[in-house]
Amino acid sequence: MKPIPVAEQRSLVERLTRACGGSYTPEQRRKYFISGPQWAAAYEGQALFHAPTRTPVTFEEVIRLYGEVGVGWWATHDTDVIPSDALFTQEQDAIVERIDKALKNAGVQCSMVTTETFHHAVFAAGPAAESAAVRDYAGRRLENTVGIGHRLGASYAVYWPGSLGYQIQGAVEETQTLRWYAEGLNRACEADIRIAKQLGRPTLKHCMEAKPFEPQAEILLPTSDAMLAFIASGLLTHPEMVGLNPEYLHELMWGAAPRAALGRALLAGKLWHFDINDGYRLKHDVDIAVGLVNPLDWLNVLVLLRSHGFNGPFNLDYKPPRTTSNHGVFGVSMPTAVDRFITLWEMAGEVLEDPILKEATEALKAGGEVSSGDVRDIFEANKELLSLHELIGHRLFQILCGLHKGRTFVV
Ligand code: 3MF
Ligand code: MG
Ligand code: MG
Repeated sequence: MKPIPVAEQRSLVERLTRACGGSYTPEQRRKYFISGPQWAAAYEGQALFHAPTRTPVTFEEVIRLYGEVGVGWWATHDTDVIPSDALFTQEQDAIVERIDKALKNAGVQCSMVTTETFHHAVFAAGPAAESAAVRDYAGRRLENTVGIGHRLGASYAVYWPGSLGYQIQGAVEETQTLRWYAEGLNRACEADIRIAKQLGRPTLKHCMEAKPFEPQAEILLPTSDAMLAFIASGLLTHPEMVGLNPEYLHELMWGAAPRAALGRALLAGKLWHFDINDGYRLKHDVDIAVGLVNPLDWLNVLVLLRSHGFNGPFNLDYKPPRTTSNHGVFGVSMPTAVDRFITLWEMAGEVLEDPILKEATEALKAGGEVSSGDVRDIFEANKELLSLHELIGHRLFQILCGLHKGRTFVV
């Protein structure tokens, strides 16, 4: 092939994207409770070792394009849209008005707001730093975000503690820092109760999000399980208002089985919000789009969630790769991520209805006919049935690859 002139590259990408087929319409996509984060669409590709590869975009553009591709909900950090210096001022109010207008124009709803307590230099020692002034500022930011959330009609607030941890061992006393962190969440919940009452709205669902490694060397609440213990620790004045926003990759990163981590959150009644993406075990937070690395694991995750009635919000917290252009973010990255999610979600429905899987699961639960309480008898009575475990794995692979619908290969 000859080199492709720049002017012809977009149409080539668009033609091949269309040729992939299997895409859903914006109307179909809107039926799923999928939210598009401001920061994912506006991410310019920068990192410690990386210069940006994309140019800045406005929130108006992001919201409009989410609406066009059929992502019906939007989420943001306070400072994704309001410069730090404009927080708490009339400029903030004017920006929030503009957001409200952009959302209405696009037919998109604000689902979630979150406070950036990790990027600004003031949070160098974390959101629950030793300095009472830093903690008070963080508390005011959390309260302010709750107010913005109510103004925009959100139902969720998310808390990723970011720098809650340390680089230098011994500099931070863990129990004290966690007490201070709880005070921040308590301020957010108490402000929420006040504001919700004034506005006659329900309170928000406050969801904690764990990440095991970055940005500190050591993290105080590294996993969703640690957060469940924190919620139940007695430090929160309103533990009933606080649940979890697990992120698929954040659990995978530390080596968890994400599905098991989600199962524990479900059992605790705290699975309220879910960041969907993909990546690799024991690596940094690569935030690859859902289903591109672990589609079979993802299918299993969605089987679990569907069978427990969880149906969102599914928040597209991934980073379009640096190799994707500005045009590609909404031309390729976002719609294909949504479409893989929908495909896997519908496939999870097929898994739950599959007669082979149903019978295999029921047979395993029925177990073998045991003639005595003797250990050898019990083992022998179940021995042949247990081959079904591997057959279940095979059947899930078949469903993932469409073989259950007659797809075959000529050999
Ligand atoms: C960091 C994250 C965050 C959180 C966000 C929500 C930038 O790895 O996943 O996204 O999801 O701060 O509170
Ligand atoms: Mg992540
Ligand atoms: Mg996240």
